[in-house]
Amino acid sequence: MRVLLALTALFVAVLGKETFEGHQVLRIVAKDEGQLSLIKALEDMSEFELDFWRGVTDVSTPVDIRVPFHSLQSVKIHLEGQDIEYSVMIEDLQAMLDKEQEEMVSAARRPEPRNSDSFDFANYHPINEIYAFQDMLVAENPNLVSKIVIGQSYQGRDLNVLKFSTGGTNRPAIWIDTGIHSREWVTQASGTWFAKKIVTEYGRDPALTAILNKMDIFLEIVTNPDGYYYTHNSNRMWRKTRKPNSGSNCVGVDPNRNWDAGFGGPGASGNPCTETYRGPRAHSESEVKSIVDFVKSHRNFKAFISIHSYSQMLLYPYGYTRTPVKDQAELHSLAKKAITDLASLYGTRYRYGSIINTIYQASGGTIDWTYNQGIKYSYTFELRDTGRYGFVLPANQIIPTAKETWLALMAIMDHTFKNPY
Ligand code: BHK
Ligand code: ZN
Repeated sequence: MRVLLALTALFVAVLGKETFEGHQVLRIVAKDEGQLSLIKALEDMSEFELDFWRGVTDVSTPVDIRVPFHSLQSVKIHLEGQDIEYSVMIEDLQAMLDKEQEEMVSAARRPEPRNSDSFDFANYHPINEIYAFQDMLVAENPNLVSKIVIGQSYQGRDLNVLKFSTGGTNRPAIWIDTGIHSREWVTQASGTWFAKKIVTEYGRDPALTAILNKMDIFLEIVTNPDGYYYTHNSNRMWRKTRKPNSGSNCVGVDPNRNWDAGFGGPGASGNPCTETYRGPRAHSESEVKSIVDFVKSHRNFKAFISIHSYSQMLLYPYGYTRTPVKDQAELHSLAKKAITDLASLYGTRYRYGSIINTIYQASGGTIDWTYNQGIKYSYTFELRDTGRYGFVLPANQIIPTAKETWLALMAIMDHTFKNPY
């Protein structure tokens, strides 16, 4: 074991890739409010180095926590000592990551795609391949797709947005982003598939064609490129941006707590070492500020859809306050329609509602800001699954996930098109 640990340390030092040997993902369900508080208290026990994959909602909604090998025993004893029941969702995270990596490597042995048709949508891809795909799509469809660079990430990567437009100037528009949390890999993969779907269905699918004849669609696939690069090369479980924090050795800000909507309120952390660190000030992250500036200068977004994973939910504002949005009734019934359409394909079940009522209070979130900017149809998806694989969703679920999600996106886009405001 000691030799193994030494080798692991050497491996990390040379290649800089974090391993998750012996890490488990535990699922915890609170039996009552007392247990719920005890589970919440785990968030502040930094010595365990816990990673909440699925945060605390309420009694009877599971909480999923990645527990590093070094604290597994103590965490389990801690839980048992408080009579809190848990189950092991993932036995050995590294084993799952090894399989994921193996599939990616064998997929990458195939010849490089020469055009967007031969892009391998059924596998995960590093950032350079997604960026190359985007450029191919633009080159192949110059009258429909263009690429806009809305800014640079902290580390200087382009923040690319694909614009799907059949003409006009500053048409009413729909925004879709994926991958703002870098480890949620099925989202960037689905975003890539959506891009191809839009170009293949324009002129074929009457509903999409009608939308694109009057509106533009903007799609940012790799919304957190530094984080995404880091998940491929250093730490598969990275969620935040990669900007260093002054006065701390911990890196990164949660880009879904960094927006100017209840910023600094409950449901975000002021501690740079947590996964929900809000950042030093609203819009401190270039990945966020670039979208803010783009949305403000465009002034004509009618829908804004920000895509995360996992837990199968469709959410609308607010997250920072219990005050219901003015359009709650309409957003609720449209969400119901969207998830019903989604389920029609494979029976995948989604929950839906406002963020605060459906997951938990969260301040500084993306769609709270966009809604307050006047973008009525502001939604967040949490794609597959419900925790069997979590962020490490097997690649053979990418296309099914993208296909079912597309039906929900179409429901929202179609409603937006038919209900001008
Ligand atoms: C979604 C929208 C707004 C606020 C919070 C959420 C839940 C999301 C988060 O930021 O805590 C959960 C997550 O990353 C997994 O995708
Ligand atoms: Zn997320």
